[in-house]
Amino acid sequence: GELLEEEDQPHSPLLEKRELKINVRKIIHDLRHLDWSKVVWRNAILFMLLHFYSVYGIYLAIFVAQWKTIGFSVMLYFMAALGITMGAHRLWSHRSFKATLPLRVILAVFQTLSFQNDIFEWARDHRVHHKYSETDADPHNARRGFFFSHMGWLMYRKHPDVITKGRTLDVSDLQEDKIVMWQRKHYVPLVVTACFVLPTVIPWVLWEEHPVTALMVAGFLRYNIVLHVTWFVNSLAHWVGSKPFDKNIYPSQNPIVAYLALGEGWHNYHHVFPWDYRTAEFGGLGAYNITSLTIDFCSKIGLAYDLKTVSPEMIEQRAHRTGDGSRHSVSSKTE
Ligand code: ST9
Ligand code: ZN
Ligand code: ZN
Repeated sequence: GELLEEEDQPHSPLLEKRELKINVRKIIHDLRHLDWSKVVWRNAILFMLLHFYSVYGIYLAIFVAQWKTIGFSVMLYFMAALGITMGAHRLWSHRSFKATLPLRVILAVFQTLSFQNDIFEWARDHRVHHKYSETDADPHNARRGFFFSHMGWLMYRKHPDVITKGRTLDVSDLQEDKIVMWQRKHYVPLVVTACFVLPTVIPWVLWEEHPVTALMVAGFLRYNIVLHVTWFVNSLAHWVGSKPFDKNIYPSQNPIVAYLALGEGWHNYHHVFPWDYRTAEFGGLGAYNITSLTIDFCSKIGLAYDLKTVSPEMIEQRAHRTGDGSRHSVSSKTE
């Protein structure tokens, strides 16, 4: 029965074009046809350095660093991650809930620690990504390959469509947000302090960690891990996973990404219902949704309010109409 159903489904033109398997010939073809004048070498070199330091950071973390430094780095991972998932993503890009001033200050500090561009730029790029997914106007268009959507786009001049289509978006809410604009204005000194200076100085002063160890582990290695996990949402979760809500789009349900990214891997759901503060059908620990639990907690103590969701009926209807059938099979098993 299942096989027949698979065959009955019409193949979408979107899905036929994708080539996930590693194809050496295609990689060589793409490299030969790359417009090298558009490569931003400064970024490519900085990313290369970051990866060298991270390898050294792994060595130091295993053999040299104090336990306190490891614990501190893990804590910074969660802070930076929440700055992205709860701050830049669910609050500022999608406005899926509202936050009081103190919460917005905390999230802006955490987002600065993550060093992923200022909030304004992050949210503007992300809104273009949602509106024009998988087209030239998508900053990390997954049709341009796994590497491009993962990190290649950060070393390459933007396609003109990103800028022209991006200019048609309404970003007035961001421009009116004093915290967002203040962070943008002072971004360079703020980001250097939050991402590298404090993570070096705090372990050095408080528990006499060697400053180089602190910088490599709590600075570079922790930064790099948060980066790759974030980038996996654009690469892996746009390639691998089921599509219970819309089988005609790239974004997919990817449990591994959800686990690493504090609940942000349920990307098929998220692209279909982007205003849902859970970015997933489920907000609990079972869905690894640490970010939703944190928003729920903030809402309980009055820091967050107006949390937006989608009704179960609407989810069910949409899954029935455009999904790949995987949601139904899961729910009928558990019923
Ligand atoms: C980083 C960001 O890593 C990662 C974002 C990932 C998003 C993931 C989303 C997934 C969902 C959430 C899940 C979270 C999970 C988290 C888990 C955590 C554990 N609209 O950019 P420029 C205009 S950053 C409208 O210089 P180039 C605009 O006027 C890493 N207009 O273009 C702009 O000027 P301004 C660290 C736009 O020259 C002007 O064009 N950072 C738009 O082509 C020029 O823009 C880096 O590596 C738009 N969308 O350069 C830096 N865009 O800004 C990387 C542009 O003044 N960036 N305009 O208004 C760069 O160096 C450059 O941007 C470039 C392109 C080289 C990539
Ligand atoms: Zn989003
Ligand atoms: Zn996406």
